[in-house]
Amino acid sequence: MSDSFDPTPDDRFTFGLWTVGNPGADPFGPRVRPSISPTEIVAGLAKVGAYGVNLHDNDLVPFGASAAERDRIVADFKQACEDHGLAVPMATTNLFSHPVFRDGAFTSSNPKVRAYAIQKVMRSIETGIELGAKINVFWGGREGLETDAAKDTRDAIKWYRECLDFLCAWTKDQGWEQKFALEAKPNEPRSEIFLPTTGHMLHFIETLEHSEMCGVNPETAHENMPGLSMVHAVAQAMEVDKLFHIDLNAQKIGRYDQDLRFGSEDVKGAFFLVRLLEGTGGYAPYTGPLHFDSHAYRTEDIDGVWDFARGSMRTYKILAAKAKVFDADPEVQQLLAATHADPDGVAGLMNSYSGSNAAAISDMAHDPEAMAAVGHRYERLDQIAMEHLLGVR
Ligand code: DIG
Ligand code: MN
Ligand code: MN
Repeated sequence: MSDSFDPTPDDRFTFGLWTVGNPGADPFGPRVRPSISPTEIVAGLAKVGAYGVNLHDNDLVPFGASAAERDRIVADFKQACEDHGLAVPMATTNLFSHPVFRDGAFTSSNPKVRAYAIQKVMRSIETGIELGAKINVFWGGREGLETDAAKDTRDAIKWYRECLDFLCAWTKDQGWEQKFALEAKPNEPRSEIFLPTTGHMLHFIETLEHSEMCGVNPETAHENMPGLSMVHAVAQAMEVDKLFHIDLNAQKIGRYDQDLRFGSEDVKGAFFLVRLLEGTGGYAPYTGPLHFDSHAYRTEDIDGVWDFARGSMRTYKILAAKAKVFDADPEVQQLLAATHADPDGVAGLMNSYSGSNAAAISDMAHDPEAMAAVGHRYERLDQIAMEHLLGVR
């Protein structure tokens, strides 16, 4: 049965090869599903209505493949994407699986490992360019440590910066337009991960030589793992035009990185995130790819994997429709107008400094008790949001 929540390529939904291709292994048990090839994944994603497919270098080209094998594999994949009308918006490099990166890649204490990591990213960016990717994600999965005896964090941050500055300069030197999207995750798989949240990344980006080509790729699970709000991480990134990509999924608080189907846990958090991305509350919407960095439960067979993919996209579209209705709700508009009211034009005094504005603020008469007595009606506002979500309004 089809309905208005069926995804189309216009929705910009993407999945990584490693998401629907996840065979279900976990630290306590082997794979439960047969592998599906990159070209089969492309056909399957096109069939469920996705816009694009993303990849780590080694999701497509096996580690250590010859140049000739690499060229054949990439050409076949590119052809499959063209045949099925799938875009490749984002590429990324696996700097976390091979044991050479066990002390990190960009932050390894061994400069030869750091140089090898740069080289591996160069090859991965070349593959991304060949496939049409405009965004390159950097997830520093192994950039961390188990003991602070290993290295001074300042050295690690310096090496991280050197590697990214070098790769930004190299990419520009090739004449390529690329957006580097830095992805944070705390405390996994290393005991401590450098730059563990989107907030840390946003500051770090400002210290880079080519900060203009660097932004963030926040992931729901990674912000939620330490109990932080994905909505606020994304809003802060959007506020400075640094939301270059996004990894959508779901997470139960206090667990390992679960990468669950989008919206399947914190529904209210997913609702306010989609509202932010869709811009129904008044700000400009996010226009980049909507990537689901997640995978099906280990309980699932291949049919369940495609249920997972369809559910991810449908939930996003259902929440987008609810966000639109919420922000068009007259009572919501009235409550927000009332709590943001500025009858005396005070806000204008603070958004630009002048001597007269300073005098006006300095001399302004206030009645703190009267101001303190006013409630904000957020209970009513949140109840309305809940009733929209619960389908009774
Ligand atoms: C994990 O959340 C990371 C890796 O899967 C990948 O490097 C990145 C791309 O979305 N997310
Ligand atoms: Mn994750
Ligand atoms: Mn991710």
